[in-house]
Amino acid sequence: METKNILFEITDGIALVTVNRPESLNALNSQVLGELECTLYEIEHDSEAQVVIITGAGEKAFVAGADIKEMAAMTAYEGHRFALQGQRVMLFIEKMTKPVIAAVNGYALGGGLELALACDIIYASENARVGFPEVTLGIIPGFGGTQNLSRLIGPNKARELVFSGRMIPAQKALAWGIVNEVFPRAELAGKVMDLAREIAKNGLLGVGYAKNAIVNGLNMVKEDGFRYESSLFGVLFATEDQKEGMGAFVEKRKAVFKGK
Ligand code: CO8
Repeated sequence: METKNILFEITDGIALVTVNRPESLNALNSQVLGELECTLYEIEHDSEAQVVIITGAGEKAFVAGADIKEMAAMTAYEGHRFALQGQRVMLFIEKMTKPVIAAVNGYALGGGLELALACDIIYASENARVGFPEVTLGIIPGFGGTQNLSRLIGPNKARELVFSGRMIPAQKALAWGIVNEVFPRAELAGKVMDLAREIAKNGLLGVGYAKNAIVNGLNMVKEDGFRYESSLFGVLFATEDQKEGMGAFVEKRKAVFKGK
C-alpha cells in the first residue's frame, strides 16, 4: 500500500516504521492514523518481520500529538470517532504478535505519548520531552493514555502529569518508569536497533507468546493470569522452536529458531 505520511522498510527481520510529517512535528491526523493502521497490519502478516520499531521523522519530534488543527473543527460525533480510530491503532499494537519498540526521538505529547505507551518498550533520546497537554486544550487523552499511563506508573503520578498538562524531560520520564532507557540523541537509533536484533534472535514464537501473556495478563486478576501463562507455556511444547531451543542447549550449540 502507498502511504504518504508513513515510511516503512523491513531489513533483516526488523520493520522500521517512521511517522513522516515533520512540518507538523508528526502530528497524527485521521489520514496518518489510517496509514499507520494499514502499515502495522501489513507488518503483522509479513513473515519476514520479527520486531517492529516506531519512530518520528525529523530532529524535533517523535509525535507532538493528535492534529490539533484537524480536531479544532470536530463535532462531538467526529471527536468520538477520531478517538475510536486512534484507540484501534493503539490496541492493534498491543495485539500484534510481534514486539514493538518506540524510539522516542523528541517530543512525545498527547497522542504521541499514547502511541509510545501502546508499544512494548520505550527507548528515548536525552532531548525527548513527554506529557499530556490535553487539559490545556479543553480535552483529555483519548487514545488510551489515561488507562495505559496509570497502569504503567500508578494513578498518582499519572494524575499529576495529566492534570498539570506539563511536559517532563526524558530523565524524569525514566525516573518515573515511563521510558525504559535514555540515550544521547546520536546513539538512540543504534541502541534501538541493537535491542531489536537481540530480540529477533530469540525467535518470534516465544517472544510473541511472552508479549501475549504480559499484555493480556494485565487485564486479569493474578490467578487467572497465572492460569493463562501456564496454558501458553504448555502450547509452546507443541512447537519446533521449543524442541530446537532445548535441543541446542543440550547439544551445546546456538539455537536457530523458525517461528513455528
Ligand atoms: N497538531 C497540529 N500541528 C502541530 C501539532 C499538533 N499536535 N504540534 C505541532 N504542530 C505544528 C505547529 O502548528 C507548527 O506548524 P506551523 O509551522 O504551520 O505553525 C509546526 O508543527 C511546528 O511546531 P511549533 O512551531 O509549535 O514548534 P515549537 O518548537 O515552537 O513547539 C511544541 C513545539 C511545544 C511541541 C508545540 O508545537 C506544541 O505545543 N504542540 C502541541 C502539543 C500538544 O498539545 N499535543 C497534544 C495534542 S492533543 C492530543 O494529542 C489528543 C490525543 C487524543 C485525541 C482524542 C480524539 C478526540
